[in-house]
Amino acid sequence: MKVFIAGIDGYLGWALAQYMTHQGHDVAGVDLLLRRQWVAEVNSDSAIPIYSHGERVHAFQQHFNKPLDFRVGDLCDYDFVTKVLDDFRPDAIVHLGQMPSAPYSMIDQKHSVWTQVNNIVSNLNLLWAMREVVPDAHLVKLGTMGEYGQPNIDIPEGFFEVEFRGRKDYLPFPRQAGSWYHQSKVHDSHNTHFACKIWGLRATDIMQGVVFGTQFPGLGNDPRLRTRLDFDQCFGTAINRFCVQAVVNHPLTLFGAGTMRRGFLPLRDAMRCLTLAVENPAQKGEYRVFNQFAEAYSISELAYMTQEVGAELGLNVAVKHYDNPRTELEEHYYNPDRENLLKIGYTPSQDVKSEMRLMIEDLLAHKDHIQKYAHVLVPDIRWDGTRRKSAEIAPKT
Ligand code: NAD
Ligand code: USQ
Repeated sequence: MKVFIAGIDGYLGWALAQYMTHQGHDVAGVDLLLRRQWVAEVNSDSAIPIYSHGERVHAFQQHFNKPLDFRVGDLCDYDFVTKVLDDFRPDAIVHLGQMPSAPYSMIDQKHSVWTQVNNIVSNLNLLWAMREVVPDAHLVKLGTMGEYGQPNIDIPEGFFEVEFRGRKDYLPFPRQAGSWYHQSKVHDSHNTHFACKIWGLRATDIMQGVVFGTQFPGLGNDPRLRTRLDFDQCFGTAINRFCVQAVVNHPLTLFGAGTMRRGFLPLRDAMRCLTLAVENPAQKGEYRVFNQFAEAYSISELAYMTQEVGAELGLNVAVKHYDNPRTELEEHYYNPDRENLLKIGYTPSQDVKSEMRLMIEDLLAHKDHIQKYAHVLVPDIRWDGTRRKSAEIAPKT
């Protein structure tokens, strides 16, 4: 199939371009290389060195023996979006090209507004461009499990049956997102659902959990093909940060009690799930929702797993609690479904520790590089709009 990847230079996008090519698909994509700028703005760098746009394209061609149409441009520029879709005429569009960080969106007014404009406009542009240029293509849109928030009931996949005052309906499950970033994804879900209804587009909205890891099938040995791995307070996600912290002998930073629960999945599973979604498209006019994660864990369970894996590799890893810079429930119920992907062939990876081990082994080679940025490991962006570095606190007994 012809698969267009919006956000092809990112953590998931650069991996997906290779994974899908390895699976026999024909890939093209666009990116404005913004992730590189955001990470520099928060005074950090990818733990695994990444190469320039030109070097990536060249390495891809050498490794897969076919050229890659990877254009640098803005998804918020409608003429650019319609032109690339018209040139490539994809069967599927995987939309990863948005600003993905909750803390970055919470920095101040400017960052929250920018996040919502960038994310909502890029998605709306893709919806309009699909209608105009490729109305039969299938949109696989990256949303987030965080759209649902932390409700005190089970979380279905997008919709649920409601009975109210004696009448029943099948309605979108309430969204109660926990950051301006997560809110942007809620708005996208509504817009995408509406576009399917009025224009007969087909879309799969992926409520993805937190992704971790460095490895995926199809990745060759060429360092130019490695995907990025961030560890700063904005662009590093929990397990990735913990593995980096283990490598540089920094205490693992559990926020608050560390009892918050989330769905997690290794990078290799994210690649498999997105490919399954592409290969099993929604019907014309259908808007469907997939919850995408392997297993749910508490953050402290993951920190202690990282500690165990670190010990097996000879690392002395401490786990410490820091006052939580976020406004979030720490003790909460969490029981989301994830049946839709299982029905089309997804077998979730269960072995988080093996994945952590592979990641730590990959990261050890870059220990000196990471060490230079150790100052970014303790957060100071707070949900109340102020900046103050989190202090170490005693664990709850
Ligand atoms: P990423 O920041 O590495 O990738 C996003 C890419 O999109 C970046 O390379 C960025 O430069 C590009 N981009 C952003 N705005 C653009 C614009 N206007 N025009 C062109 N390019 C633009 O993020 P990621 O971790 O690869 O995540 C990809 C998607 O998956 C995001 O939508 C994110 O919200 C979602 N997601 C990620 C995770 C995770 O744990 N990584 C979990 C759930 C959902
Ligand atoms: N946390 C810690 N210590 C850390 C980092 C995080 O305790 O050093 C805690 C946070 O307080 C939070 C949880 O771990 O409770 C997850 O935080 P995270 O930074 O790993 O993930 P999050 O901010 O939720 O965002 C990430 C991606 C985002 C995606 C989301 C999926 O950055 O793009 O949408 O995961 S989900 O969490 O399911 O919404």
